[in-house]
Amino acid sequence: MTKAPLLVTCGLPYTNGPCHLGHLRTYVPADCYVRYMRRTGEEVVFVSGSDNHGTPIVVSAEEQGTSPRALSERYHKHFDETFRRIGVNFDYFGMTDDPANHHRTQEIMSRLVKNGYVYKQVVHQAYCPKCKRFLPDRYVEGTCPYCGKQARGDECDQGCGKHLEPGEIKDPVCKVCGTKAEFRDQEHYFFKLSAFKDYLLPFLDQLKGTSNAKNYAIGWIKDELHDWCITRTLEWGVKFPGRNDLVVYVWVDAPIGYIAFTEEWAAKAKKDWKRYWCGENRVTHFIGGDIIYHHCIFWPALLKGAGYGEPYAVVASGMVKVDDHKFSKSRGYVVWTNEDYLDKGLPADYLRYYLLAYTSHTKELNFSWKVFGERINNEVVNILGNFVHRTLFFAHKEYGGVPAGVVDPAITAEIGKCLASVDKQMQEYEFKGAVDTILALAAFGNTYIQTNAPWKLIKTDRAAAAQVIKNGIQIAKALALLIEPVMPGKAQECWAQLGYDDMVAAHRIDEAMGIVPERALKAPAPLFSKLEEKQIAGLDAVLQQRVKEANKKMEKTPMISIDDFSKVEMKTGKVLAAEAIPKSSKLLKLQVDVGGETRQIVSGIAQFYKPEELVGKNVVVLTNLAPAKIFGVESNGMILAAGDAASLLAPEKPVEPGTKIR
Ligand code: B3M
Ligand code: ZN
Repeated sequence: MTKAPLLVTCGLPYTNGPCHLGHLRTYVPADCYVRYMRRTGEEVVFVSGSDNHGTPIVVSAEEQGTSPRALSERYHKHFDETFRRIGVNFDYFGMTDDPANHHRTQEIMSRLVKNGYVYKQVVHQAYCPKCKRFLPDRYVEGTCPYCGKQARGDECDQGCGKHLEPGEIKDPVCKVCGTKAEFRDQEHYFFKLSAFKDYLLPFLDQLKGTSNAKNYAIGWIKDELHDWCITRTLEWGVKFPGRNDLVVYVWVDAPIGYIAFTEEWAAKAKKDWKRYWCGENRVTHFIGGDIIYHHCIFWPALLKGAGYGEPYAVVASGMVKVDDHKFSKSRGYVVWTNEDYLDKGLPADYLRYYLLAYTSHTKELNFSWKVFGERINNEVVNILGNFVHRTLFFAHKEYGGVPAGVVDPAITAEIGKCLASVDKQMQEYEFKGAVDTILALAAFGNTYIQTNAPWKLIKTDRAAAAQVIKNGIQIAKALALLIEPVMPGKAQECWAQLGYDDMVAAHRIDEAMGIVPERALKAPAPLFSKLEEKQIAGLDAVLQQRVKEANKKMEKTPMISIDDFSKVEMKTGKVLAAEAIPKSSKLLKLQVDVGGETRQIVSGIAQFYKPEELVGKNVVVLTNLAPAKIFGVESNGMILAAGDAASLLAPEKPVEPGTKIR
């Protein structure tokens, strides 16, 4: 019986921020798995894409004064390039805003409607009376109805982690303007998730992948399954069929993206996408551990309801911590893939090794630069690198390359044992175990060379020493073939040092049993170099500084009393004259009427206002600020402005210059 085709996907990154270690924790193992499976002779298709819809992206775009589409294109390109740099090679990397996904989402929605799994219901939606709009998901913040902690509209992110349905959040406040939101009735569409309980239990029971995904999902299912509100009042997204005023919830069109990207790939590769999604398949989803519910409960139900095949496996990675702290961009506990790592010239392969070898795929990964340095130096450099280099160095020096002869059966047996063990672990998504097994073969090689000491042996028995080296070279070949899914770049270098002039990735893993023929080799260069302590300290310093700055930002401004405030004197003023200050690109010298008195004030607004446009403007002036010399110019007060673009404050209704601000 031929096996169903294998399709591997990765959870889609949102296009509102750059790639970080948390992403890589899922992407690198997925890529490793795909590379390995291909090299056992399997045909594998590997797709992913960027997640462009949903309120986080609309909110980010609004904050940055751009459109959600432009923001998405920017970050889409960023992720696409970053994945290539780290060696994660998708067959297709699409966008959920691609026409293919709009089409597939609407098609699936229409089927769900037709099959009776979607119904209309009125919900109390948060509405901002000031912005005059409904506030979906992250447009609203408030209190979690389950645990009482601060939460955002769709998820209790600071507390119990529960998914929140529209209308559930308590004390809602508009995220955009801070106004207390009210609830208004609005008609929405719901997906009958509750109807799938009987389907989901046996489905989960046979679901492949990691046990964390399956077990969490089985636990949740034993509780009640709530129907999901699957429409939102937004402009940006995939329109609900027949409703121009509603888009589908981002968690509907995002996983459907997996199908759309397969279609886009298939159109180019001239293949049939239906083979992967309809009927028996091996769709394998690699995801972060925080989106198990979506992939093991919601998504299979959606597919089933629409008459598609169900996923074959869900592989969920454990959480990432940084320096023993919860991964958090706002608190500074984050490692950026480009800025903190690749842009510094560090090898992609080192980070890949670390991510795969640190701990089991489902366990928590606690990143620290110190441990990173230690693991690379102690394992990659000292064990793997050392073995390959000493073997090839000796072979080249004494024999000019690979000596003639056959490999000892004991060595072949050891390699065979290693291949079998790596295979079992890769098939079970035990990447750490597989990497450890490969490193154990290198350690075995080191011990073998050390105990047989060919440098001594050669003095008395040149043929016996050649046999030792022949055996060592066979182990090196196995290592190059085996380590490719983990460190593709370094594996290729090792392959070339062994005298092969093609790509190691084009060879099956089991070719490790085939002998390396007698041939001349070039003098080998060491494959790896140690990370210096100073370098590691420098990388760590960047992280510590980021945490410090984040802490400073989070420190709340202290409360002051009305007495403190009364010490501040502010008055309205009118700008009489303004001129540039020579040699300063930022400063302007202003003459300001503050009521019967003209003040000279130096203000850092030259990048935002031309002197001539300021003359005649009404402003607000801090009048009891101690005089100071700025750029050698006397300044007597301060003009108030808001934000990074220094928008000047002015009274809303006309008042005389010199009017006190109270
Ligand atoms: N865009 C990111 C996340 O929640 C989200 C994944 C979608 S996968 C279909 O991790
Ligand atoms: Zn508002």
